[in-house]
Amino acid sequence: MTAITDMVAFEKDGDVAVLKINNPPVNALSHGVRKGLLEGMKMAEADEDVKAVVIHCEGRTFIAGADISEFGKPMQEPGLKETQDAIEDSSMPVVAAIHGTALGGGLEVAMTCHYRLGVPKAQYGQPEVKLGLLPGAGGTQRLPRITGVQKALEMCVIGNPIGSPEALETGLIDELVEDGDLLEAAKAFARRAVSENWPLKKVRDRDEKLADAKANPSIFDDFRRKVARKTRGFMAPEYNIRCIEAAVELPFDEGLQREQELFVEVMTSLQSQAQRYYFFSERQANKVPDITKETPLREIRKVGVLGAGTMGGGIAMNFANAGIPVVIVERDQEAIDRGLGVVRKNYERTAKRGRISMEDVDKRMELLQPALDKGAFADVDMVIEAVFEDMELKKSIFAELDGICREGAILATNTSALDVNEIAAMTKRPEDVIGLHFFSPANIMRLLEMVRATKTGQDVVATCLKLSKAIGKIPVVVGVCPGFVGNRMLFQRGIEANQLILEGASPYQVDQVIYDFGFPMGPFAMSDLAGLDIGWKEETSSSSTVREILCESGRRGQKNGRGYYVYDPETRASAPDQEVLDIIADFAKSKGIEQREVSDEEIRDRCLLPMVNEGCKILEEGKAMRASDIDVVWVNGYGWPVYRGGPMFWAESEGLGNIAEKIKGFGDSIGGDHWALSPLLEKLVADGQGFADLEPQTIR
Ligand code: 3H9
Repeated sequence: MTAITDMVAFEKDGDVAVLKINNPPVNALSHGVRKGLLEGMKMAEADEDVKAVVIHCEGRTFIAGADISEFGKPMQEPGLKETQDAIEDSSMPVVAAIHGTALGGGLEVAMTCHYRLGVPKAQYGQPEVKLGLLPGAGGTQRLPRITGVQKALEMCVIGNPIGSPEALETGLIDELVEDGDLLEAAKAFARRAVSENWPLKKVRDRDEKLADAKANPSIFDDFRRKVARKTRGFMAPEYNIRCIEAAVELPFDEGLQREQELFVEVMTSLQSQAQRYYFFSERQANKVPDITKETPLREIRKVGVLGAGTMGGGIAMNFANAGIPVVIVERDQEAIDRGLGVVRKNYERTAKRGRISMEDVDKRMELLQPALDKGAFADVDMVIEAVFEDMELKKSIFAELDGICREGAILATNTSALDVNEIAAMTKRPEDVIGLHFFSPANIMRLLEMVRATKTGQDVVATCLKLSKAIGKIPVVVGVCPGFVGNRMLFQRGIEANQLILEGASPYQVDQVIYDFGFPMGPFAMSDLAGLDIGWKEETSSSSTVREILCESGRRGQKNGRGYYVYDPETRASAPDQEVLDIIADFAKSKGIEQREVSDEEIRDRCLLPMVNEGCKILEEGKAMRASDIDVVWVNGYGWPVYRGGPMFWAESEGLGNIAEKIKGFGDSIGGDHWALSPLLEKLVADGQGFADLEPQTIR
């Protein structure tokens, strides 16, 4: 075996050369891989004994794409195209041996090989769109030539991978090979290609799969319409479609040229920068400065959930999905039956959509053991309390759990805002207590705010981080403060949104501005969805806010068809309501507020800037480890558009100096604590620094 670079080796087995890639963790196409493959192809061509080449990867995966960390830096030669040309134009068969994931540039390299083999579990995809990009190494031109235009559109514009069975069916791979002997099978395949004189199949020369789309160009507009809702606001999906259109309309080389031009545009766009930043931010959130591989872990074999309501049921599903048994405790039989009934219905709906089998439904339900007494938690390794938000109730529950649970069990609360230190103080083991704030619906939403209280043990944090990966969540470690990161910042937006409607903006205008920014809905539509009467009591209601008055007049939100909006009973479509505008106008008058026209820009600034300011305060108080963690919370838990990176990324892209100036301006004209400029933000601006200059901090 000869090392060509530190990432690629050349190995000869008789008449077959193997180019072995070893660039952990995902064999990305870093400079050393591109150079190694190019040199390796030259070595194979120059060696008289070599009759075929196999490209194979060490470790857990085939090439998973271009090295994203190299983007935005000067490109080191050779580029990927030169390497691909050497493969495609080779005088001997080149075979890609695929395991793990062939993604992005990885699949594009494989498509320049003359043949491709994959193991049953391998996956193939062009996920560039999720990074705000498009396949920039011929993927948009070669993929439709293999799979046909419709499939290529789905793969490039949605970005989800396909598995080996579908890859075989569409011709993306030529043969399926059993796990374990991929390399040997690939060599044998290559020898067969040589001995039987198979043609050197070049995807670029194949046009037959484009014929349908050539005859029926409306396929592109049909597809645009189909994905319009999902892709609203994003730039890259449309660019991917245009490239595939070019594959159909132009000769191969011109199509490639078009792809290159459009790739440069998306690559340099702010959207792609935001999406790439977000990709790394999500992975970084897992890293906690004082937790290392050596931090001990606790074993979690069985979990307890207290409460079988919407939250408790959803939380329990996460564990059952991962094969972890759950003891679920409720006050009475009726509540537990109702809760488990909802869970079963959820699973059955998933089964109807074909995502799991009915057998899976039964298996998962069997993992949920109902009980009516907290004593059933005696042997669990972790309890998650999911009762309603009432401090006294939670405190008494934790005092009780302290007496029931075994030594070393983790005691978690699903509070979304309360003081976890105060709850932990009710036990004799505050080191075992942590907040695990799941978002609703808890079986679907991926964000998990992990609230590290002052005394929470490092091993408890480490165990919960590992566990969250097992149940498919994206954990963000945050500190104890009212509302933690997400709700604390949401609250600031709420103050201004409510003030704006008194000053003359309608709830519909505010919602539209927030929707146009890229959120799935604005604050008033969100209130209607959640229910206007959450936390509202008729007995104590005193017409002191618009929301109270709406509740008093029987408007409860979507659930009774009337809230800030009115809802069509059939279609659930929402429409503005003059009655609501009158209520607001009367209320404003009673407060002596003169209504005026409010610009969209003012609405945007007044809703979003206090969030950024609060994010900075959260950082300076040490309640988040890094600014990017705040962005992960907002993108994943609250629908902040990922193409704007998150509130902190967005603030930097607008210029922290500008943001600080505007906050000061509103502070002078409006006043209030939430407009008091964060000293951290002020200092960053004065020092000409950004959030990336701040060291990650340990939350205490
Ligand atoms: C592209 O190919 C453009 C071309 O069309 C055109 C070129 C001209 N680069 O996700 P994990 C790191 S665009 C650099 O936790 P998993 C990641 O940051 C690319 N680093 O593992 C993490 O680092 P750390 C198209 C990368 O097993 C570590 O690897 N390809 C890259 O859960 C482990 O990652 C994609 O979009 C990369 N490309 O999932 C695929 N990928 O340990 C992106 C990963 O320091 N990658 N890292 O935190 C993925 O989807 C997942 O990583 C994968 C593995 C499914 C491969």
